[in-house]
Amino acid sequence: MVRKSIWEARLDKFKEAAFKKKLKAAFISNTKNCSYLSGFTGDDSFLLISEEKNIFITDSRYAEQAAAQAPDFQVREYKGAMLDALFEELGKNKINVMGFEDSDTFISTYKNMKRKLGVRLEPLGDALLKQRSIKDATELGNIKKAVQVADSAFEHILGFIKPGISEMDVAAELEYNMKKNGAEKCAFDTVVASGERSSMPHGVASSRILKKGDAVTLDYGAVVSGYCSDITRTVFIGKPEEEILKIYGIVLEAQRRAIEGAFCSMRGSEIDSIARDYIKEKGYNEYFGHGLGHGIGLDIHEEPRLSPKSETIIKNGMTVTVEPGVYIPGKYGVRIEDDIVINGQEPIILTKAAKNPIIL
Ligand SMILES: [Mn+2]
Repeated sequence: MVRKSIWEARLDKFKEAAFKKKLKAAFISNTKNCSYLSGFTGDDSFLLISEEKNIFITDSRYAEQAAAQAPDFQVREYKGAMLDALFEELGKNKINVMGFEDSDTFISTYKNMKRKLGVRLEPLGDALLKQRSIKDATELGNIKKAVQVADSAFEHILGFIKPGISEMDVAAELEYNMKKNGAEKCAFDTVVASGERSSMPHGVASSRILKKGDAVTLDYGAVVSGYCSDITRTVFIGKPEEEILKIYGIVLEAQRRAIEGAFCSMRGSEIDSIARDYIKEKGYNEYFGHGLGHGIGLDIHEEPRLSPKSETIIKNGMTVTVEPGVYIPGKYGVRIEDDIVINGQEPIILTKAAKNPIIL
């Protein structure tokens, strides 16, 4: 028996979801979705998927790479305009209705497509986002590696943080360490928020100099084989004030409860409220303004969301962050973030970096 490649399996699943409403073809323009369905790791390329044929549309920069990385596709190299090539392929393959990625198409592009292609365009909606929210074994393996790189960078940075260096020094060292250990790039701009800046949940590293008594929030991630990790730890330089240690304990306990209670079949909002209710009980609700977590994968923020508004039913194989935080404006903040995989009633915690309050 010939085993299906992961790409074939993903394509079959996609076609099943997208083609069920009598659609015969779909045009994929989102770079991450192209990569997810074909295996191609470059950009500026497009997929035309039909019941009979999978066509990979790209230009001379990527034609050779596409042929090697996306063997389930027939590569169509275009010169001139991409939409002209797409128009030709639609005619050749007698396609007159085509799904397109409505959530990823500029209005100007849509207008051009309508004018040039002469086919009926049907929005694909969120079928692919939903599919991507549940990770297959290959994806889980990649995410685990990305988490390991971030974990070991945390261990390394503990020996590097000291009074007198800047937040940017810390960010540069974290990023260098991750790249030396297998990260293709950083998952997003590294957050190093120290002292009073730690009350800014997404305070990207600045020139602020670290000093004794600072809380330092580090939020960063690695990309390995296209997949992101996302971790946050708050550490202290010298003995911190009493109140922030108390807040640290509250955030940690809120996170522990949410992780231990993140079960399959719950709504995203129910998992969010485990942490939120606890923080509220402790009197800090107004200082926890963001959602509890988000899916990670090819994108750093993807489906599902764990937030007060999330109606999404959480399923096995979803890989999400759990990151409660409490931020007192102008004073300090604490956030602790782990990456977990939903697995029945026993969520798997991927991040291993220490979470006991660390005083450097
Ligand atoms: Mn995050």
